Amino acid sequence: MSNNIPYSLRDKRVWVAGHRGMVGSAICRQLEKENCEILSVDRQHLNLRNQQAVSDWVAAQKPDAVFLAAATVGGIYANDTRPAEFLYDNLIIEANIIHAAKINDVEKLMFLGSACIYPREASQPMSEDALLTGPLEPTNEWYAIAKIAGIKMCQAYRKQYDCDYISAMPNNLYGPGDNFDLETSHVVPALIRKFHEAKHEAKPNVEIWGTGNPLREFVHVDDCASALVFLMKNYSDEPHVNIGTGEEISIAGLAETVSKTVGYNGDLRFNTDYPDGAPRKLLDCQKILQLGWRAEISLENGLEDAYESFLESNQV
Ligand code: GFB
Repeated sequence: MSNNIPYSLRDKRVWVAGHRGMVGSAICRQLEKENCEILSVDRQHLNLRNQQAVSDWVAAQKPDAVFLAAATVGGIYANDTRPAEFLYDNLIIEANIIHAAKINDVEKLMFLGSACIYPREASQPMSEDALLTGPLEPTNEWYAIAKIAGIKMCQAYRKQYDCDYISAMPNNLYGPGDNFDLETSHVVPALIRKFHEAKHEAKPNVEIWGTGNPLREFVHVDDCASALVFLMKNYSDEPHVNIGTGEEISIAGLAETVSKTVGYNGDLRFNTDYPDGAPRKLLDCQKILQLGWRAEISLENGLEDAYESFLESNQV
């Protein structure tokens, strides 16, 4: 199975599960360059939590390849306060899609995880083999457990049934199509909205959750989609693959950068009643670099793009 590359997407029927989400829509944009047929289905027409419905849809549509980007996602607050949804939704969606792919002879499947699968105290930068070497970050362990199960399902189906299923773990994503709702969003879209509103309401300061000290590595979603399509074509093996930029920034540093992007001149006010989450999450990306892929979008350019997409969205 590990020699099944390069895998051409040309003329293939490719299902992007989760095509309305930030990552799924970026994968669709990326696939438009590949001369393949993109398949998608809205949630009103297919409930991904219903195993029979998923199997029937896959049997009828017969995709050759699948990008599994459908998930219940959210920032630190949503993860921390809705553990059952993050665990149940993600487990059932990935189990249904992976199993339906197997029984319908899908040639290749890409499962999308997250850097929060690694132990909270993993040594930095975190390489792929840090998985399952220590306890998880408590604010997102439910989501992380579901994503670890997804990686293990791909590995198990590869081992037992010889399925060509692979997994990729991008670091914190942001970009066009993000969720800008302050309760459920990740930090980048939250800060874009907060600074934008503070500028327009001439507020003297903006509240930033936590101490501002945690370090994060932000990946623009178009870089992520380019890595996912690259791996789909050029990688076929059991271990998952990290996707990052190699650059990290503190939350305070991010807040300064976003305030400049938005053009807000007031102060930052750190509210330590909110959790910091993981102290640091930098990925070791030697593996994907050696395969021949690297990120191209700088944080500054990516934030400009994300702010523009916020202004154009109906979420302003
Ligand atoms: O992006 P975020 O929610 O996710 O938060 P995580 C990153 C950091 O930004 C945390 C701080 O230290 C937050 O406390 N922060 C500051 C804010 N102000 C804000 C704000 O207004 N909104 C938000 N959301 N954060 C998530 C995981 O962790 O990362 C998920 O919960 C997933 O499972 C995702 O893996 C990529 O990086 O802390």
